[in-house]
Amino acid sequence: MTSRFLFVAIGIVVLGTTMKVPAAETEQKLPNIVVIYTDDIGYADVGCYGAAGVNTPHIDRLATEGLRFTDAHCSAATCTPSRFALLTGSYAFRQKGTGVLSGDAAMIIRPGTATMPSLLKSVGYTTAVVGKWHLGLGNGKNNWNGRLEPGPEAIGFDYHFLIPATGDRVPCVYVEDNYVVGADPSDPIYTSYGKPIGDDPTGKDHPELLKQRWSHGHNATIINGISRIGFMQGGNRARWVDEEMADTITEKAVQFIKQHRQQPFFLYFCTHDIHVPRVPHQRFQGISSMGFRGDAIAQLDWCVGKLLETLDELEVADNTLVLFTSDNGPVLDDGYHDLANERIGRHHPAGPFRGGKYSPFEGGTRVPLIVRWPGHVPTGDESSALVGQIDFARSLAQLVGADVPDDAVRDSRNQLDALLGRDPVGRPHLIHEAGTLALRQAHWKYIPPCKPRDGLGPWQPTEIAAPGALFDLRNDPGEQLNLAMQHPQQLRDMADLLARLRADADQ
Ligand code: NG6
Ligand code: CA
Repeated sequence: MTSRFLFVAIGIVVLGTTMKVPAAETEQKLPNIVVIYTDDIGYADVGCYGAAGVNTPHIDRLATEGLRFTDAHCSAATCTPSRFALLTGSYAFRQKGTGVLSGDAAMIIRPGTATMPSLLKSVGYTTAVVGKWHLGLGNGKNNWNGRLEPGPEAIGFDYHFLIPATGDRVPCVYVEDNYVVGADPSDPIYTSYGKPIGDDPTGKDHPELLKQRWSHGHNATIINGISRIGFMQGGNRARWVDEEMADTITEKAVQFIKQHRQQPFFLYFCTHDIHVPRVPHQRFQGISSMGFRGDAIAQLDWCVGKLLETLDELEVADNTLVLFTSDNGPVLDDGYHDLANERIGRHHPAGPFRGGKYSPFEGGTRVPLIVRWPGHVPTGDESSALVGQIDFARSLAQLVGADVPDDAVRDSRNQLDALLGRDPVGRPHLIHEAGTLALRQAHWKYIPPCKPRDGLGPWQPTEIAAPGALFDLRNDPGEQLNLAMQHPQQLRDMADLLARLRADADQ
């Protein structure tokens, strides 16, 4: 079935078939796959989705050469559960402890779990993750001075170069193939998310030492003039410089592509941009009209440009499927005074949608998704299919002919036709996780009674009262008009469906 699909629909040839094909065709390889996973990029934060105040020529180029989705979603409105769902094909709410993790958390994807990288690896891909991880490392009692295990290698990645958690959480060091880069036995690294440790000044006690002040949280150890969440001691030579982070991870990603140009490769490239602290390289500071948040978008675009340039130079762009998307919706003040609110101007990070990061409204999970694969995906086109990152794992497994074990990627569906622009409808329903669970079904949106985050921060308390909210996104993309009273049956049906999906019952 899988090989037939490959022959008929795509026309690439799987090695090992007995069919007679011309020599040139047998040399064709499975496509390389590059997932560019951005952090906190909202629906309209890039040019081809309507950004004002910053230019993103390279991301726009992807859209010109590929397919741009207008109803694509990450699985959650924060990072850790979205990344968990992307890699495992299982909704994160099914496993306890999959909320936003601290920097010293144990790895939450169990070693040996079938994941997007392990499925690709099973058919011969060389796999790498470069950039933000935020899925925990080791067993939770980490010795940052020794081997950190288990890590990404336990779930199918051949190579890793990581920002272990987030830019705003200690330890502020890179981890490459299970070891802290630049670790020095004479200056051992310790972290604490409880009691203060070490002699480094904190943002709480020494705000005068800060180059970017904290607004909420983020007042512990100062590293590179910025105070973080959590305390860190030692590792002075290993500490990253925020301004160099985009260059560092892009260089590692480029190296990986260059080294593996002859094999099919899978690169999961997770940018730090545009998460806080937003401290772009000096060459990007002031490039946008929106302060460091806009400048970080320009820096992100540069990273994308570097990867595309590398694929072009190596002449592998035509045989590379690129997916560009984000882990959750946008946020302005996420804990530092970086003028994100003050300089926003005419820019609407979530476009026409309500809410953003942390929110069950559409702005929380509706994110850019651009798919480019020359010759296989329409160019310069748009799709309004309802698609979710939850489906990437099974869809990509289908694309490459990987066998998916029975109990693996349980919430992931084969949506390859939608992702490649052949099916304009996509999923019948999709869950959003944002503290509460919300449900999309075609153009309907149901949010159960809850106290949701609304807006882009700072947030005001708000409440969705019983029996919950029902919106018709066809006429009301901004989720302003609650139709719970007009369509009680639709609301009840969706509440029931959500309960069944949550219980993983047939639907
Ligand atoms: C929050 C942090 C926020 C950000 C977020 C995780 C505070 C006050 N806020 O707890 O700054 O780090 O966690 O973001 O500490 S995410 O994109 O990785 O999910
Ligand atoms: Ca994020």
